[in-house]
Amino acid sequence: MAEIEVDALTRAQAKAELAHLADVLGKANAAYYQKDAPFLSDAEYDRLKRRNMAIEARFPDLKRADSPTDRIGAPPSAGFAKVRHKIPMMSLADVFTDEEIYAFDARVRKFLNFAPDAPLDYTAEPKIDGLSLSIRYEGGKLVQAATRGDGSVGEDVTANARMIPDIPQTLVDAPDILEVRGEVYMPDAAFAELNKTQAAKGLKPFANPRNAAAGSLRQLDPQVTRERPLKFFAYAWGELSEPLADTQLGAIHHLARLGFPTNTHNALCNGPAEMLQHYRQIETERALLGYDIDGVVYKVNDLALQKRLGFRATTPRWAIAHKFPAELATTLLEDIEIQVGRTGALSPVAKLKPITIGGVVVSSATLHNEDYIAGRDSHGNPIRDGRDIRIGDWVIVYRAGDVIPKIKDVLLDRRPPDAVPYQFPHKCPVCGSDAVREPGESVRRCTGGIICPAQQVEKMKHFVSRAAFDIEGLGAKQVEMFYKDGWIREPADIFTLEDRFGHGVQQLKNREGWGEKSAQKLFAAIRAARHVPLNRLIFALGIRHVGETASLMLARFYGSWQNFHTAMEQARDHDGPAWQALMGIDGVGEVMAASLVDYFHEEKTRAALERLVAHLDIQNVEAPHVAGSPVSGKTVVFTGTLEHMTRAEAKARAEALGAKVSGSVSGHTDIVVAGPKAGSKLKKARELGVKVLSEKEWLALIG
Ligand code: 9MJ
Repeated sequence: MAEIEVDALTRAQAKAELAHLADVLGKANAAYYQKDAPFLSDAEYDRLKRRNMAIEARFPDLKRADSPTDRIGAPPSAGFAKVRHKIPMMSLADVFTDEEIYAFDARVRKFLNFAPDAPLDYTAEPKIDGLSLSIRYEGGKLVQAATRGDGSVGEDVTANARMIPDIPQTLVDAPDILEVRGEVYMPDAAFAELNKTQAAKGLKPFANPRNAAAGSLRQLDPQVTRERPLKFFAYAWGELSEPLADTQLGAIHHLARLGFPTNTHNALCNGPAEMLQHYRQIETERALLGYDIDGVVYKVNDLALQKRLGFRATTPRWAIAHKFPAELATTLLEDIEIQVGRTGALSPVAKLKPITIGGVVVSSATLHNEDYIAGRDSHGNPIRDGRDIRIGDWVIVYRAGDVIPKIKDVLLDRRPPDAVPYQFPHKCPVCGSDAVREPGESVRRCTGGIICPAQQVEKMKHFVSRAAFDIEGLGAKQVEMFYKDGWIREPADIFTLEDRFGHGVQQLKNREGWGEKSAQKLFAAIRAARHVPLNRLIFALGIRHVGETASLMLARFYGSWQNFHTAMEQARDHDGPAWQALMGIDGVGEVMAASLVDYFHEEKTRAALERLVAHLDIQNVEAPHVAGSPVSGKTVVFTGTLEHMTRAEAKARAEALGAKVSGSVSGHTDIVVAGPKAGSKLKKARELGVKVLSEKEWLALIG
């Protein structure tokens, strides 16, 4: 039957076709990923997906909860489907001290241009130590539940969430579209009970209630989830068809009225002194709550102010997590091991007599660098009053949240008489090359570069890590094994593995731990990983000083691999526009810029990069497109004095509207917003013929 043009479809036809496409594309996904037996060509698959999107664009209200548009890939055979969060699930910045709370309040006030004594309410909410869940309701019915994942893409755990009695299946008088966000957790008593059952069955006990909750929710068989006593607290929201309230606390009350459990210890505080008072109060009640909390979350109560404050890359400006102090334990330092990282850094690791801290067994801790072991900071000033750390010492270890355990101090009165100061190696323990310290650097680095096996392996482990290529079935362990066997030496080799094995899978299959199915699955995952968003590729390269957030900023700025690559080559000239543009990107300083330029200049890395890129389909990244925004995708520079808002707010608002805000004027600049006292940037804009607006004209433009 001939296909009807999308423009000519009736509503009823569109609805029927969307249902059909969801079904066909769902099956095609399963066939490709799980059975490795595709029945659609790539081109036909893409065409159907585009048609689905076109129909959704014409009839947005007919978009289905199980729309193929929102599904990225399919469950990798025994796994969960991925779900893209329409509104990202944010994480919170963590702080530990009172001063940091005062600083948070000061930052918020500065951004909003509020006087230090102007009234400003915050909510204080116990920070539940579970795992975040986003639950979507349409027309009052639960249609989807997803974990946070990396904040943009989570896992579809709808069937499991339906098994949690705290989570309503239907809502009365709810907004038509409502995404409720909160924490799934396991009460302490239920956790103890579960571990008893685990032990009776001869199974491994869970380390703590959070792990038990995560393990219970992420069950492929929802019946297992049903048997686990999980609970839920609502404290946030994602997409909404109408607002819940004007304030954070009002919204939480609204969620409570709709039938969601909300925390009874949430409070309203005016300013940091009251916030800290509430924190102390919660701290004393902590042990009696019956569930684990790991701190207190403060949020600006007024939702209009939250909106003005907006977000940094991954965290909101209007909230912060005040964590409880780390837990301490004393144990024996049995050995010091030197690990060589992907950049050649020699990192000392304390091997400890295993000890439980906060329910987690700890057997190693970071020792940072050689100065730290010797009892000095990077400026040569004493730390721990100059006490050094020796093998055989008793040490105080602490753990804050999920971070790597650290050594707080050493107990000199328990030091064995024969303990000797630790000699930090001056040779790489892996390849034997000299390990040197550049002046002013605290880190000693192996000079072996590409010949050092440790650096090669670590680079590839980074390459496949979660925020990078994230290849299912190819983790750190497998990378090490494949490296040892000589199967992979550099990232490009990952993508030729299947061909080198002649599709036969035979070699891999015969390896311990690999069967036909797992091998096929790995190759399918590697094939799927060829389609990689630019930001993930940049991060995966492991360029020094270029982290996940910076990679995203770079990808959004340059858009395509071609642009990025060319710009990095051109940026060698520090007087040229490419270097100026790079330095103008938010969060890019001299050190990072120089590191990027060096990376793209080095002959061997360039060649390896070329070999890699030949296997990839690199997806362009756009600054988030904001529908109806006149400045979406435009590059804007603010200069001079702004009179209606702080510079920070002006920038945040422009970014929320999809604009790229740059610190310097170049040929790429679209608009310069110039206030009084504007100087050289305004002059340059005039020279280049860039559009110049006053602050008032800018505000009129963005409405
Ligand atoms: C917890 N874990 O209890 C948030 N959270 O808000 C509370 N987490 C949060 N709020 C925005 N109470 C992002 C995370």
